[in-house]
Amino acid sequence: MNMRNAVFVAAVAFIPMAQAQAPRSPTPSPVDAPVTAQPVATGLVHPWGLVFLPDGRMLVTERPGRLRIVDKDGKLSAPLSGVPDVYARGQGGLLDVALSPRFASDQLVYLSFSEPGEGGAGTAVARGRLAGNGLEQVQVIWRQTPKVESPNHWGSRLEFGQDGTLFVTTGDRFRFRERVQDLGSTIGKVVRINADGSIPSDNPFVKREGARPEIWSYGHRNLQGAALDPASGQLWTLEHGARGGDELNRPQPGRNYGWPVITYGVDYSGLRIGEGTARAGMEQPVYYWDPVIAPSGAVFYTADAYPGWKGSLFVGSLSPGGLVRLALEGDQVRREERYLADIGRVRDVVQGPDGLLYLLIDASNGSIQRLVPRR
Ligand SMILES: [Ca+2]
Repeated sequence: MNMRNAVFVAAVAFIPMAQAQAPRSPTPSPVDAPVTAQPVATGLVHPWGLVFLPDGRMLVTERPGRLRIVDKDGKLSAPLSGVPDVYARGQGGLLDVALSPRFASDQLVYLSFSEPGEGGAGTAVARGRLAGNGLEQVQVIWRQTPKVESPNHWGSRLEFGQDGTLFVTTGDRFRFRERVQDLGSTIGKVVRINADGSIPSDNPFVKREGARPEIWSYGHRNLQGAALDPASGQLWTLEHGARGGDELNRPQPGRNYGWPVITYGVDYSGLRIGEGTARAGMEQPVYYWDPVIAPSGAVFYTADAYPGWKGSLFVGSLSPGGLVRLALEGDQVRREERYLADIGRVRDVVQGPDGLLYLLIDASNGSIQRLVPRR
């Protein structure tokens, strides 16, 4: 084969690869939900993360840097003490909250937040013991590296795996997309750490020189949704794309999810990003949205309060807003439905101990809403 033919063959081989097509959301019109949204608590300032305590009270974060307890009557506590100082600018601040899988014995609360420091700021994870109206013995157990100057794209959700390790999702910090393919940074990654912040010995890059050992998967843009499938133990994530590039993924260890080399989105200016929608060695999303839904918190619904919803993956939409239900079959989306289009920016979706879904509405006067089945 002469040189000209070799170049021609390489070019032809490349073109079909670049055109692969993941399933695209059909952008269904919102339908009437078989539920009524009831406000449980109001007056929350840009609430971001929500978790139920074993006694039925809730812990909720407010992005400006406050953690509160919400009692069963919807009354907000004073801000809890012990919360780390946060970089509350742009999309940054106090973000997600999670309980230790052994909370009944260790009372540990985990927080993700935008941490200021040398070089700018970065996503970080702290944990502390809940005692009365505060957190005690608070330690930062993980920090995104490097810290950079940008108020946007922090991720970040906290999700414990069934083996007790903690997944932390991050973002590309908006102006630092070129670091997303770099395994020496934790910009644009899913991270997996032990509950004390140490590194699990079976992480995919622990033996790769120059790679951060906490990386689970890479090539992500801004992961603001994560949910563990309780049946399989598999992590599912949702990330904001640029225009037309929101994605649902099932991140596998060591895999590359493409950003910013491959994407279904285009820049907000309309300019193309990267080199197309597919490339060998880079994973396709399970599903993507164009136009986007701006996905935030997500949860697998496991109770029986609503007919037909058990096993579905629920996702909050920030824009256009509302609640998205994905009926799954194995690792595929079988059906998408949208509800509550007028409820606003849904920042988080949580299943309560009563089997009902609770939504966190992101606004300057934000709220917690409970979805009550219609009779
Ligand atoms: Ca991708």
